[in-house]
Amino acid sequence: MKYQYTELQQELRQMAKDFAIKEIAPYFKEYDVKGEFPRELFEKYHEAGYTTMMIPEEYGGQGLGCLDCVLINEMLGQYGDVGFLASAGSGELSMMPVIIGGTQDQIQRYGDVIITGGHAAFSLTEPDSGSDAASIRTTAVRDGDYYVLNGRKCFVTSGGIADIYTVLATVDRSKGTRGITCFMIERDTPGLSVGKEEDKMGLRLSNTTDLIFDNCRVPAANRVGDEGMGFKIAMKNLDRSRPVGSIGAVSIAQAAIDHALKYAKERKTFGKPLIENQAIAFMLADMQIQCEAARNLVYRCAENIDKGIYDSEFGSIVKTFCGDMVMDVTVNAVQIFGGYGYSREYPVEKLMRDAKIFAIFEGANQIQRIVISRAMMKRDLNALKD
Ligand code: COS
Repeated sequence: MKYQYTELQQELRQMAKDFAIKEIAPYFKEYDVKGEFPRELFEKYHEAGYTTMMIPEEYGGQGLGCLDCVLINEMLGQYGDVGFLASAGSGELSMMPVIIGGTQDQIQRYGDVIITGGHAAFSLTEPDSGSDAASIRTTAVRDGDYYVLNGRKCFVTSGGIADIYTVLATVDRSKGTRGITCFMIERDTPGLSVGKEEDKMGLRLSNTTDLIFDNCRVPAANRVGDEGMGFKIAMKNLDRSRPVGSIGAVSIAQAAIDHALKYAKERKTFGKPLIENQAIAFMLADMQIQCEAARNLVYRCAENIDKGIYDSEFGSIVKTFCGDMVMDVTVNAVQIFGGYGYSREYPVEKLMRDAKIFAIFEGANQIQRIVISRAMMKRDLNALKD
């Protein structure tokens, strides 16, 4: 049976859909071409309350559960733009590591930035270290009441617009993941500067930049958790954010299916609508099967998180399935549109460009398969008979 939404969930989804159609949809073509984050739209988005959904009420947020956030984001992405959401939602996602590992004071300070309409960015990846997080080179050296950071980060979502950053650096490279330490760093900290902005294939409404740390002096009071705890904080954060990250893939896929279905019903070939060709009808059916399966995986993962169940293996399964699914679905949507699918005049080429990143960011799908297969290796198979 398909997921049965409660009345409140339906209401939240309808509001998000209306907002996306009225406020986000009119912008995305222009900003996709420009490759720019639409700041004026963000103000409306913030006023509508979409930047503080996950922040606990005691810090001024709305304290919504993971599933509610997923259901809302699904509509905002499907009828709006997932690239815009990546940057617009970066604030509360970047705050999560501080909620996981920080002090009350740090959470409050970070929350104040987001609640007043500021931006935040999470920064782990470096030019020579993406999936292999243990090899990061940005160093943090203790100097009295400060840490001095040196290094370069890349692919930082909202890097160019953030007012505050969550940054992972190593206090001891020889310790691998056990040297990685988390800091919260204000934008105006001397020694921190924004590097080049990426000109990306997709998610072009999101802002993505390098960050440069040149003897950047960060107060020791901004260290989140103990020295060496940064990797665990980052991994726990991923365990909690997988559904919110993955629902974007479902939004893009469903949008592509809806456009392809409409086109297949309207476009006539050999005297009949495209959809009356079984080859096309079955393609659409397969696309919907994949998308519906992904949607249910994401919902289940979100429900687990709301119950306090954080399962890395399942999170990686969800992330991988969604990332692979959205590429298959959008490629097939372009195929159904034929030559028009390859044209910028029609919506599916943008959706296909937006789709690719889901198998790359937040840990490439190959890395997720390491996490899944490692968990499988640990399974007790004693009950099996030879
Ligand atoms: N929650 C809490 N702790 C976790 C964790 C999780 N989900 N995953 C790993 N850890 C802990 C491990 O328990 C281990 O702790 P100890 O040092 O106390 O033993 C530590 O973190 C290191 O983990 P692990 O031994 O798995 O490290 P590896 O270097 O072998 O990890 C992979 C290899 C690639 C699997 C790991 O680096 C990983 O999961 N990378 C994901 C990369 C990623 O998603 N990047 C995108 C980041 S968002 S931009």
